Amino acid sequence: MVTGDRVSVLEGQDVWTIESVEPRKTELVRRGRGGRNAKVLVANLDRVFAVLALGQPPVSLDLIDRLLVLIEASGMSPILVLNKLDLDGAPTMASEFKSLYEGIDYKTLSVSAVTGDGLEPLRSEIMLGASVLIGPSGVGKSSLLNALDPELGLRTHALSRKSGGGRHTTVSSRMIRLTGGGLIADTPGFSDIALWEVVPEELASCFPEFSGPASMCRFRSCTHVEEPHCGVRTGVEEGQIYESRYSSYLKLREEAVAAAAK
Ligand SMILES: Nc1nc2c(ncn2[C@@H]2O[C@H](COP(=O)(O)OP(=O)(O)O)[C@@H](O)[C@H]2O)c(=O)[nH]1
Ligand SMILES: [Mg+2]
Ligand SMILES: [Zn+2]
Repeated sequence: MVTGDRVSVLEGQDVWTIESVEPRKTELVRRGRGGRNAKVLVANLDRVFAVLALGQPPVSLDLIDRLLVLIEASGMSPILVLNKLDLDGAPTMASEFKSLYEGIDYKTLSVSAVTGDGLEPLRSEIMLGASVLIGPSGVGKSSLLNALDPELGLRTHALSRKSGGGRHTTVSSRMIRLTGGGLIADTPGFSDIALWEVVPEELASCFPEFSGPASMCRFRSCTHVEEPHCGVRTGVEEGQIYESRYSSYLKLREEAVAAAAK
């Protein structure tokens, strides 16, 4: 059983007994090296937010794609949240990212936990069910939740000066009910995304916009790397697939193949 599981309980005098666990609607899975050691982190989530900061810690297309892929690998469609919109240069960056990612149908929200900018659209999404915020440490996940529901009082952590990265402050695993509505899973293990891996064979399916072009590949087992008559590579050449997405694919694929071989 994991956080988010729905169970039937038998009410006793002193102890309640779990009679059965309902089949899961969704599972958020973290896989280790080579796709092995899969671990279900949370069950029955409706939404997964991929949270990054528009600076501090620095963001890149590479990092965004990595995070989106890890979530897609569980069969869930992420919503991209770009926090720290108040920082210098952030609005320009935000609008560039937004046009790229909305171009491939990822809903993208730009927000600031500090100024409250953009929080309402985030709130309306969160109110709709059970969610989780995933992203590197220090991007402001706890700060955003506190801004949405000041009663939460989650601990936040100033960036450590040395690394520019954040530190873990979340310890136990639980579901939080927000005062305004919505459930949020608060689980350790959402920050160490460097430890998440994807199976090489499943990687292409984590890039939703590849699926149309991939149907044109000559070989059904095409890896879209160097095979002739590859629909994905044609898609890149013809501008239907962004080059940054394809290069993220190649990079992640190389890593996944190397990890699987170990
Ligand atoms: N400038 C700015 N700083 C923020 C914002 N949100 C969070 N922070 C800061 O970023 C640091 C990490 O925030 P925290 O919520 O602990 O990040 P988490 O590790 O993702 O939960 C803290 O010092 C926050 O004060 C924001 O919107 N703008
Ligand atoms: Mg936190
Ligand atoms: Zn191909």
